[in-house]
Amino acid sequence: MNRSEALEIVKEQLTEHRYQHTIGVMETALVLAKQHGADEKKAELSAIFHDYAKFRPKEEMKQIIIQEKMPKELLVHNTELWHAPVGAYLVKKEVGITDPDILDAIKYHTSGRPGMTVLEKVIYLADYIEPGRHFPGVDEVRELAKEDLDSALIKALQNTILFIMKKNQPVYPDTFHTYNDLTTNRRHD
Ligand code: DGI
Ligand code: FE
Ligand code: FE
Repeated sequence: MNRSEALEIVKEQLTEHRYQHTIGVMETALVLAKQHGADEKKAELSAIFHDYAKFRPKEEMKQIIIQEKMPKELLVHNTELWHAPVGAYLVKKEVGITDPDILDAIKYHTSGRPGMTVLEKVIYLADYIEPGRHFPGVDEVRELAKEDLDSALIKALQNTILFIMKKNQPVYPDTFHTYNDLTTNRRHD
């Protein structure tokens, strides 16, 4: 599937604002993929479809999580987490993308997971630092991402965890596990 076919499909699923975010993620993911040695074609398609399920009704997403035996843990956490695994499922089912690397990059783009691939890191970070993002700490992560994906990811996860905790919300275990995985591995470098 080429870029314009993919963009045409995803545009139908998104608001104009979210579509512009998707273009930003695509462009950023291509730069990061080139810099850090991820497959550029896979990075492009993963970025284009990463928020495919963002606007699905919550009830539809909940049913998919239950039917497809996704982690039950998802149901007790912020519903914002759901569009990532549900997106991977729907992109396979409705769009016909079967590449497991692309589907995993979509599936883990919100929480991360321990042992993330370079492609998964590229998509997570591109989502966080694309030019349309303006929040405290984003410039620091933009700078780190030019040098080292893991340092950038650790900072992004720290910011996310602190942000969630300041709102007194529960932190999804995979978000913590990703942070712990990256910080623990570093000690053995
Ligand atoms: O879909 P996007 O807005 O582009 O970005 P995203 O997929 O990273 O989703 C961000 C949202 O997910 C944001 O509202 C914070 C929320 N989130 C991410 N990780 C966690 C989380 N919410 C909770 N409660 N726990 C998490 O670990
Ligand atoms: Fe998202
Ligand atoms: Fe996004």
